[in-house]
Amino acid sequence: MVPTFREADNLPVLARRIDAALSGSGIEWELILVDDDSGDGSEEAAEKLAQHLPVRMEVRREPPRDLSLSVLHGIRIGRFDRIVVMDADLSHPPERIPDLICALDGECDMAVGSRYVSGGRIDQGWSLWRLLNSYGATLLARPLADCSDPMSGFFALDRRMLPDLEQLRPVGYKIGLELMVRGRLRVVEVPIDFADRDRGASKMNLRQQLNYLRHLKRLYLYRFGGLARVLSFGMVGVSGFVIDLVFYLGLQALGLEHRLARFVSFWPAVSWNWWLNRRVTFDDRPRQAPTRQWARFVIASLVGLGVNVGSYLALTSYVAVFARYPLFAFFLGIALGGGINFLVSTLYVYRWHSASKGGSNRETSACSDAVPPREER
Ligand SMILES: Nc1nc2c(ncn2[C@@H]2O[C@H](COP(=O)(O)OP(=O)(O)O)[C@@H](O)[C@H]2O)c(=O)[nH]1
Ligand SMILES: [Mg+2]
Repeated sequence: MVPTFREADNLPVLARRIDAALSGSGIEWELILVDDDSGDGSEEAAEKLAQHLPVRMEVRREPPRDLSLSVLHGIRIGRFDRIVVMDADLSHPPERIPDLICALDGECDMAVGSRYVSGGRIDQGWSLWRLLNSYGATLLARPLADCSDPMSGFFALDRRMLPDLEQLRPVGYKIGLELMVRGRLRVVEVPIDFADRDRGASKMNLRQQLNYLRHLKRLYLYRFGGLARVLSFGMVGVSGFVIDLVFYLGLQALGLEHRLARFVSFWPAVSWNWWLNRRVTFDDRPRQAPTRQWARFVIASLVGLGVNVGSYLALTSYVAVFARYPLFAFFLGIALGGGINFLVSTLYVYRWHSASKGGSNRETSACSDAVPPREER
């Protein structure tokens, strides 16, 4: 099945290549396209194809437009139990479909078309930024699943091995990862050559990337419980440190005196941390007025900083071992300061509304997978 949005130009080539790959393989197949009401001639193209190929298009006319929900819909309505999911833009070679299906005969629940397993490849033309982005995003998902390309959108599975689809909570693009993690599916990888799309435009954007982080956080919560929130907070802290450093050095390069640069660089870093924690680490908490929450986060950060530096000074002044090895005090200070910042953030900055009587907010939140309100998606 293929989720589609504005892929009219790709559909004929896709269907033809799938047909060529499967005819003569002995595999009985149908191509299900779940389209989010593209209005670009996709429906007409599918109708034309359906005249001589087993092609069926389902159009979702109700919002929200959503790739993952489209895939789940396609899985539900398929005629066969074995289902291959792939993109319409020919990034995923249809010629590998038989290998994916064949792999399902082994000891696995899901066969993933993988770019990063040995033998797999990506298009030569990727910029360094895109490579780093892709590797970074993949690395973040690695602890969740035993798969070198957990973000792949090209996979085969047997519907009978899946968990209850109603229980799934994908936010964004990575439905394969969602199925892998929540279904606890055993994965095998099939190497693929990943090609860049020729026609049409990618629907990946900053919002989707943010959704990916939120999705990851949910899956981490699911797998690792409360530790996941600490980890997310820590990762946001690290990214804030990078911003701090970039501004600190950048401003000096622009001629600012180093103490002033130090003072100024704190603000973009703390603001970034506040925003990312709001959108990812604590995205299941009720939204509060940004300015007030930002100010509270600044306070939490300053308290954390105070504890960090204060404990460093105290330890190196009064404890012999730290006086001897100040680097230990440096790290301990960071851990203590970060811990305090996390506590204050959890209990004060991103707290549940105190007005919620009887903890009704808490009920949804106790389930770490609570679906956020619509406007947050
Ligand atoms: N039904 C549906 N399909 C989508 C949506 N967004 C993207 N797609 C399809 O999902 C596949 C992957 O999307 P693409 O834009 O190529 O993402 P990229 O490969 O990450 O750049 C393509 O077949 C798209 O047409 C959506 O909102 N709804
Ligand atoms: Mg694509």
